[in-house]
Amino acid sequence: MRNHSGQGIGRRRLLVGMAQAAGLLFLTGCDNLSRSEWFTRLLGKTEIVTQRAQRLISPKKAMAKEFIEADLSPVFPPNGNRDPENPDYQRMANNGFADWKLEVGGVVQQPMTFSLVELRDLPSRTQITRHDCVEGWSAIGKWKGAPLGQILERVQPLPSARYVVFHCADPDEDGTLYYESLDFDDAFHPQTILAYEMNDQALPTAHGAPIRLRVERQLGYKHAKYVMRIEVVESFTSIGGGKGGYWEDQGYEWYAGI
Ligand SMILES: Nc1nc2c(c(=O)[nH]1)N[C@H]1C(S)=C(S)[C@@H](COP(=O)(O)O)O[C@H]1N2
Ligand SMILES: [Mo]
Repeated sequence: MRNHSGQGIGRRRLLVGMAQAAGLLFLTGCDNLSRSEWFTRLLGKTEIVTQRAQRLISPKKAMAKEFIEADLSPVFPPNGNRDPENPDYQRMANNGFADWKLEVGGVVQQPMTFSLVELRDLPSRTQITRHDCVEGWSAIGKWKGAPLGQILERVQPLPSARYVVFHCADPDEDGTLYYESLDFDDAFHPQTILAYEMNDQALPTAHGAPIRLRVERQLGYKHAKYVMRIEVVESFTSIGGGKGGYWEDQGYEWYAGI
């Protein structure tokens, strides 16, 4: 389905062909619709089609726009949890995260842990990008961190692995912990980093200390803060509410493309 070789035949034809291949053509009752009306409806039908269509429109490794220092927002508001109500987290934070360790495991050949010092010693990437929250605000910030791809390469996902799940420290009022997930396209994307600096400072508590995910082609809620553990999985149906993320379990789309 993710075939990018057909670009010469025109986007719509490619998309329609794709929908036909997915067996969706007869589900839509589209006889009286023009192709574009029909396709707009189809896009609304199922998220998986939206996701695939988006992947065709923006090729796999398309980069999110990057900005310059002069574009940095004077104020970058924190959102969601700003200080996890979690005794273990508070203890580690009070100790400057000296004994914090990121666990990376799951369906991998070589589970590993990384201290903050070890993460900082890995090759890093710095990027100035715009964060878009689903609530309707945006802000431009500068992020430095370790590309997630190289960490995954070290733990060696097994062939059955399909998603990467981020388990966070912050519970909601019911004690449910925040979590998120990505597929391997986004996990290995060059702009997907585990950020430990924001605007040239150690990542502030409100923005996810000690590390938070940046996944620049998707909306704010995908950018998990307070990441404690990374789990490579075949499926996320048995994690949390089964939809691949804290907000997804409450109805948000799993693929939050901008
Ligand atoms: N662990 C965790 N990650 C989270 C959230 C949260 O509440 N907890 N909120 C999400 C939402 S909706 C947004 S817009 C961004 C906000 O990032 P910021 O606080 O750096 O602005 O974090 C995302 N990641
Ligand atoms: Mo958000």
